[in-house]
Amino acid sequence: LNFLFFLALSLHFNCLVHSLSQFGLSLSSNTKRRFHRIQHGQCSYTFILPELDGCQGGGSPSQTDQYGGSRGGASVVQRDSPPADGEWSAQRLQHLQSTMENNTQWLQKLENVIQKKMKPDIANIPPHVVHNQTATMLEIGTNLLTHTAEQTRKLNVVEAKVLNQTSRIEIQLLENSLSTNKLEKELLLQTTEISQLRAKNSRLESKVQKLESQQRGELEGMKEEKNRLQSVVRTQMAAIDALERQLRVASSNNTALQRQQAQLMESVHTLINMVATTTGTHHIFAAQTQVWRDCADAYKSGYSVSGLYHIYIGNRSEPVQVYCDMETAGGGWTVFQRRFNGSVDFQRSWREYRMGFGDVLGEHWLGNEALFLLTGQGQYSLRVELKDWEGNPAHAQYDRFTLTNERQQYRLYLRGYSGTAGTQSSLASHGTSFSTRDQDNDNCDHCKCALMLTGGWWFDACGFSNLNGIYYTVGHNIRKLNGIKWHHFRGPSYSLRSTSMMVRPYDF
Ligand SMILES: *[C@@H]1O[C@H](CO)[C@@H](O)[C@H](O)[C@H]1NC(C)=O
Ligand SMILES: *[C@@H]1O[C@H](CO)[C@@H](O)[C@H](O)[C@H]1NC(C)=O
Ligand SMILES: *[C@@H]1O[C@H](CO)[C@@H](O)[C@H](O)[C@H]1NC(C)=O
Ligand SMILES: *[C@@H]1O[C@H](CO)[C@@H](O)[C@H](O)[C@H]1NC(C)=O
Ligand SMILES: *[C@@H]1O[C@H](CO)[C@@H](O)[C@H](O)[C@H]1NC(C)=O
Ligand SMILES: CC(=O)N[C@H]1CO[C@H](CO)[C@@H](O)[C@@H]1O
Repeated sequence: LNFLFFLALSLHFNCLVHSLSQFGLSLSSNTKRRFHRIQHGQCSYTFILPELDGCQGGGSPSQTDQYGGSRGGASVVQRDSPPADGEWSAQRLQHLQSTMENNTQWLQKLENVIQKKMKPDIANIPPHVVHNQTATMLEIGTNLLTHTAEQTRKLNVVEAKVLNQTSRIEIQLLENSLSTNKLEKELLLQTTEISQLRAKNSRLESKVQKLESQQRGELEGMKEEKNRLQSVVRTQMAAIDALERQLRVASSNNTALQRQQAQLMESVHTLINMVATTTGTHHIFAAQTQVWRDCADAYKSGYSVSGLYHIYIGNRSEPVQVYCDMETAGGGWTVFQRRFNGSVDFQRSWREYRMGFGDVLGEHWLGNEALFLLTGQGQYSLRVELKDWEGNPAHAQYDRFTLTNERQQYRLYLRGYSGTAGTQSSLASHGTSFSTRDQDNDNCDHCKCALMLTGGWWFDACGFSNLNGIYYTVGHNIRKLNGIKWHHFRGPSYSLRSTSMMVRPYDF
């Protein structure tokens, strides 16, 4: 029975297929056929369905097995990740949808056909067979529905994937736009910065220009100032020239005056002498009976008080007044120079230094001629006594003192220096001539030491000493090159307070 039923069913279904082709649902020759077999009790139902190209993507591996068909190529949708191309996905989706629609249509058509076919058969077939057939049909329908649901679910999955992809793309787009925005913002920021920098730059430029103009102005001002100063200097130079001219005139006038003064002094001296001889004024030692050649003679005669003495030099009949120092270093010294308060002017001529000047009891110069005659009487020693403004005494002593005559410019020779006024002599010892402002014998080619350093002295271009310089009082005595100088005692520019120069026989 079963076998028969199976045959019947097969027949039915063969008729069904045949009918389908009659309804225009025949499958094309190149369309593959799919066998769908259902086992229901002892019967098996085989459905032959056309496999649609569009369905290829809809199946899962399990479904493929179920259909029992061989499939060529793996489905793109079956991949874990959806394809990157959104457009492609959309097309695919559309395709699937149309396939689904086709399937549904198919089903509906199938149902209609079955219903139509069944109705006339139902009368011939026993009711249980119809029931059973109906059940089977239902089961088939359920199965188909399940497939449809499965496909729909897969479609949903694909859709979700596509949506996810789309959203991802959207997110990316958003991100892109965000980064674009960021870039734009940065660009804007940089643009503003650049503009700020430009503004700064222009401000700086203007500043620099201002500074430049200022400096130009200052430079011009300085130039004007320089011109003004130059003109001032020019006028001052002119003034200095004028002053120099005046000074020259004045100095010539001065020398004239000095000459007059010297003449006057001489006449005064002669007057004093005349008065002294005519009035018969006598000195305290006028009563002396012995004839002394020098102070040493007087000392040896028992006179040991310093003061004024008359001595007879070189067999002369007329006595010479001298100051005798009877105390210093054993006494017996004939003084030929003394200074202690600046009361006597030592700016004198050759003639005056030859004859002597000053007050024998005060400041004076005995005279070169008298000194020459005196020291020509034998071998003499020289002693120089010095005192500075701080009260320090010092002395220089020379064993031998020799002076030549006037023709040889009263040349000085010294030997045997000792003393406290320096470790070496400040007075040249090798034959230095005497110079005054009007007789230049100073060994200096282009200078006049007597004019520069003042007084008369044994200048040696110009040497380390000049005890006949200008007398400077205390407080004015330093940094004076033309003062009373003894270099090796107080340096080159210190003017001393007091001096005396004296001679005594070497064998005293
Ligand atoms: C759906 O069916 C029509 C005819 O009924 C056919 O032309 C079309 O190609 C089918 N679509 C797919 C995706 O199979
Ligand atoms: C989208 O895909 C990513 C990675 O492929 C996954 O982590 C995420 O859960 C998915 N989102 C949805 C809504 O499916
Ligand atoms: C001295 O100066 C006066 C004017 O003070 C002048 O007349 C005279 O010529 C001058 N004498 C000499 C020598 O330069
Ligand atoms: C001084 O006179 C005496 C005798 O009157 C004589 O012997 C002596 O040589 C003279 N001395 C000089 C330096 O002239
Ligand atoms: C210098 O000394 C002399 C002699 O002691 C004296 O006559 C004279 O007045 C003094 N001169 C001065 C300026 O002190
Ligand atoms: C194959 C099958 O289920 N056949 C059943 C069809 O219906 C009759 C009666 O209703 C049953 O007896 C059969 O078993």
